[in-house]
Amino acid sequence: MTFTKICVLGLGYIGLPTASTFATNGLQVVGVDVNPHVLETLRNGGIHIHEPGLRTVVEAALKSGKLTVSEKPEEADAFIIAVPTPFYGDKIGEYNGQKYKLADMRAVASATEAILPVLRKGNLVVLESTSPPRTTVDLVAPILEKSGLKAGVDFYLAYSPERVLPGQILRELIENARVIGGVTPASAQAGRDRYAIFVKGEIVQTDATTAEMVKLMENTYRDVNIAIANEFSRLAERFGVDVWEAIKIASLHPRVKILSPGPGVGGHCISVDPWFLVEAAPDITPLIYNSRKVNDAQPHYVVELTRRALGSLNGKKIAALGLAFKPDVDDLRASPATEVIHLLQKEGAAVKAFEPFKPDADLPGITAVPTLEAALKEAEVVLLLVNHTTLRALTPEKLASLTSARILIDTVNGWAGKNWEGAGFVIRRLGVRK
Ligand code: SAJ
Repeated sequence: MTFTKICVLGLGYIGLPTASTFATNGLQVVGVDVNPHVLETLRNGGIHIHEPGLRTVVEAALKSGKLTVSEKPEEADAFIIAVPTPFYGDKIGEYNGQKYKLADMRAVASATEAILPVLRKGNLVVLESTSPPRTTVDLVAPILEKSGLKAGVDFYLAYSPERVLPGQILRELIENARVIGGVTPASAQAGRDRYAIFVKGEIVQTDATTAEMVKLMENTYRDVNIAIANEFSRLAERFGVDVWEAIKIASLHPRVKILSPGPGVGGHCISVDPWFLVEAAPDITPLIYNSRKVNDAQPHYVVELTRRALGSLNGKKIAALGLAFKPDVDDLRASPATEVIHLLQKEGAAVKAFEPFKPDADLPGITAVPTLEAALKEAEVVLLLVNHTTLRALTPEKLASLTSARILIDTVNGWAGKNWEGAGFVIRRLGVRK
């Protein structure tokens, strides 16, 4: 099968790199987005998202004329749907008193509807958006079949999840193994032929619902494993054990690899995807549900740890180091660090935050300062919230010269193994009872 032209619906963190990569590999690509601001920015040579290396690829794709942008799909050989699947802000599900979030699939539904008028026999449609199990067969196929064409018979339909790590999207898009699930084996094969244009990793073919489950299982596996690490940290504190030491020793076992406790699980994937499984089957997912609860409670746990170190939080001047959702990235979206700060402020603390990867961070309700010095200057206590390399590298001497605060709270084990006491500090670490 040959492909010469594709339409990519949704020009966000996944759609734009995918569209540009197809274009720079010689295909004619129409990038579609419903947001006029996104289209205008791209038409003016700009770019609306931050991802290393993306600007260069987008510029090359647009300049070559291989990538054009539009508000609606055109006739093409293949269509890729890469739109967001957020939660409803105003609706929640409930099962036996357990409340859970509900996936808002309206963007997937309307992107699929938009393909309808231009869908032709022999086309390939691929859903990439992370979705609850059976979305491809139960939501996407019925919409497309309103055309009178049958999925898997008259056109190919597949699900292929994106598993790239933000910050490394362009490299991982090409190098990662990729799974393609078809509503029929021929649909999976058609998807494979299309992605093989640029994917260098292994391409595994399966059915559509398996591919959906694979994506959700990967991120849920990680969430559940982080939850147990967080629970271990609470147990360690209760029993006077250093959880970090215990994790290190337990992980020497050939079949044990324990993840790291911390202030919580953030970002747009690991803290979101498990809910899709809970929503789809609340009666058989108590472990997944409770893991989400454990991880979501972790910022509260950090506040408790801070309270134990300081007594009352009211009026306390706190320097919060790190705002990103994980180490060594500049992405502040859905970050546990910001939640910790909001909770501390609710208790009356005066918090100044510093994010080395985004010194100009501007977050509602948070006082972010542009330098480490400014955060530390008047602080009474220093709270390490993200294990950034630059923050971990701070020495007791350096910190002692920048602040008169002598209480440190380390929520990520970034400052272990240094002689803080020798420099006059009292240090409290998450997962370690003092
Ligand atoms: N975290 C911990 N302890 C750990 C590991 C992570 O508390 O031991 C926290 C991080 O600090 C962060 C959150 O979990 O707040 C998520 O970070 P992450 O590095 O685990 O994952 P993401 O969200 O950056 O990317 C994940 C990846 N999935 C897996 O590793 C299974 C990535 O491959 C996916 O493409 C991405 O989700 C996605 O788009 O689904």
